[in-house]
Amino acid sequence: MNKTFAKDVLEGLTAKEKHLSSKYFYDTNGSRIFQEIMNMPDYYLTDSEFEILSLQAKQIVEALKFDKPFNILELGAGDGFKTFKLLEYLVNENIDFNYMPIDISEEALKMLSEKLMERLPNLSIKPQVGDYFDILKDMSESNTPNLLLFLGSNIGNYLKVDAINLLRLFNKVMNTGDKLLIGLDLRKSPITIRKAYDDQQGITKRFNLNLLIRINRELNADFKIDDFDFYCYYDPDTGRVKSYLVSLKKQTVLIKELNKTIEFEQNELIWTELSRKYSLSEVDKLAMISGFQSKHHFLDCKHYFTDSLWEK
Ligand code: AVJ
Repeated sequence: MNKTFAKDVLEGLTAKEKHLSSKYFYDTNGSRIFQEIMNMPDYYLTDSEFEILSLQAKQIVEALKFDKPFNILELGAGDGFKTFKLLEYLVNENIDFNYMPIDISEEALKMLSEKLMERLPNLSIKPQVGDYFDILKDMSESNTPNLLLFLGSNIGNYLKVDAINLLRLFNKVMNTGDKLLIGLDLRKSPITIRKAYDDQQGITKRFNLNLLIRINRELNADFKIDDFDFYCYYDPDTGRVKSYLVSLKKQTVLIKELNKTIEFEQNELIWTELSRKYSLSEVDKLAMISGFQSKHHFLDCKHYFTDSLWEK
């Protein structure tokens, strides 16, 4: 059993306003459902970022201004599908670099490496299994320039203070002149944003409910999945999508591994996710407050998404 997971579930479900962290969405099943989300036409984030990395690889690489071989470290590489276009460009241009995808899932990294070795046989790839920071600490000890990739608007899942703390930690392990290419989802029509999260096929609902299935399996709980529903909304005033599970009736759930029963009122919520949207000036502020200089925003043609290049 995973101790932090147990502790976080206990803390979240006994809080006055119940919550569970979206970082726990990504077990094997959840990662699969997330693939389905990325394939939904209404989930524009993936297509937008793919377009940026496909059409602007040259401009991104030129903006790095690295004059010797460098490392590309990708945090939470996952299936690396979007990054492929950037890597392909670099390999075709015979640019000298190492690609180091970092992920906590050994399985995901293995699949990614195999796929990349097949499609880009000349790529130098060094997968790193483990926690971001243990691996990042090593990087500051070499004098090879580094490009950190933190794509997919993953930063949007963090509360403001947590996002700043995480970015400051990145900043701390980076050397002067190192770059961070960070993907952020931009503010846009609230209707477009709502459609990306509140999908009619119920894929995002399954993604959220999977968290309860995970608790049932890993903590020996008895959540009845059918007695919960999914709700989310976008608030254009704050730029936040908030997602919830909703208890459809008054019910009691036993979590054996925690020796704990949890009471739910009818319509009681469990907050599961924050997906923050930014304006470009908010992106620049975030860069500055975390110790970076914001160098360039690479946008898709619809201006839905930015891969922003920051320099330490
Ligand atoms: C992977 C964190 C960027 O917040 O848009 C997709 C996850 N949640 N649909 C996001 C997600 C619901 C996603 N990120």
